[in-house]
Amino acid sequence: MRFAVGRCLPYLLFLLNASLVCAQPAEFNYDEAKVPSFELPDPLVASDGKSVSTAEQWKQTRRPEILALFQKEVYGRSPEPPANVVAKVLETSDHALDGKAIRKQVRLKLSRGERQVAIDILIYLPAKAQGPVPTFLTLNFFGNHTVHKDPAIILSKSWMRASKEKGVVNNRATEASRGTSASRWAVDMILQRGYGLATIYYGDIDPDYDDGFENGVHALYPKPAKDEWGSIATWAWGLSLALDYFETDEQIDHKRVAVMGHSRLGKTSLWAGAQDERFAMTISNNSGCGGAALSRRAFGETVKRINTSFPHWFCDNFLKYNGNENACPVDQHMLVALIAPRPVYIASAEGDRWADPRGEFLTGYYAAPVYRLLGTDGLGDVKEMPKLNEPVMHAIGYHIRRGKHDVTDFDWQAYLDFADQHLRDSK
Ligand code: GTR
Repeated sequence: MRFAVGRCLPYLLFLLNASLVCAQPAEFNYDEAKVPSFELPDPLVASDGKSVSTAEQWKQTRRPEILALFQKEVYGRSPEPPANVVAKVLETSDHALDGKAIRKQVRLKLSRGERQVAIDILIYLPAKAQGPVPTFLTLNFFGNHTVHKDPAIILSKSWMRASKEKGVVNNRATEASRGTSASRWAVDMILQRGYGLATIYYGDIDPDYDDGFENGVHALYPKPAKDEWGSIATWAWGLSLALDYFETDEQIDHKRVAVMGHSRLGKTSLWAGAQDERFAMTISNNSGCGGAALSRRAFGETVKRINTSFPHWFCDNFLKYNGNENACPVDQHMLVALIAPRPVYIASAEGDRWADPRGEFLTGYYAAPVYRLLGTDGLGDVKEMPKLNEPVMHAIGYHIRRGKHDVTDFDWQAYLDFADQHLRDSK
């Protein structure tokens, strides 16, 4: 199958709008007319050239083949977790957030020999929950204590990026950090709608700098080979570890966990959802290059740029595709296809041209045939990018909202509606 997606211009208006909203690095392409023509690998043609026409062939042959390609060429293979992970409940309250929530803070302790790593999970559940609660699991950028002003949240002691705005001094959080990311978290709305929220500081799993893989959980393992886990794969591995813990916690419905992430952590949620079929739903918020955007479009951020700016995010094999995206045996629509038939939601923002909104939409569009093969409605009858602020929700959901690269209440509203549609029914 050949996809002639390179030279379409029907989104000129949308692009004009976008250009008014946000300035992005100038030397990259934001012109739809300059997107190179390309051929996408067909998720429904196996590497031996045979077409995949049944759900069984997909599950037995093509899915494992694509998964292995992403492991080898893009994110890197991750090891098994250590056998001796210990979960310790550090703190709980049945009257948190003025009686609206149950709060739990759980520490996962990992060790190998003398080396130890602690990963803290902050969990809020609706106070009135009857039975196990469907829960959103997400990583955060600056510590669990930034998610809400709640003074009982344990202040992170882990290394983090310096940020005056976030109250991070000498790469450590201070009291001034509390609640500084609250606008991204809609905690009240999530609880009111009957869902839980669980979050982990991503730097507990792997600090986000090129440290030669000496810190975080990498310290427990030998240095990664060329086809082994970069930081995105490591963060995703940590999300699966949290899910292992949920399986032991009767208050959380581990069969109804939606893994959600923003930006680099949206790339991470997609990889977590693709690999770990226990995640019932996957949400990518503004994930862009190496996430929901098609690499071959080279619109906004490119493979070369991401590998240069963030050499630790992907496995070293991914460097082969710098400026050479067409040589890669996969593109990101196949990542979304790995999540099928489980619901996936992709969200873009108008002003976030760096993340290539149209490329994000197209991954859903070109993953849809796999969703349909597996008996879902894919992207329904959606053939073109929806209008601004008009979410579409099928097995695949998508929206592009007004505004910039961020997580907003509008996004959360859509994720909650999507969860109501898919997770409520599947109980
Ligand atoms: C940018 C990067 C993007 C995106 C973003 C983020 O600098 O180019 O790929 O992931 O960071 O995570 O905030």
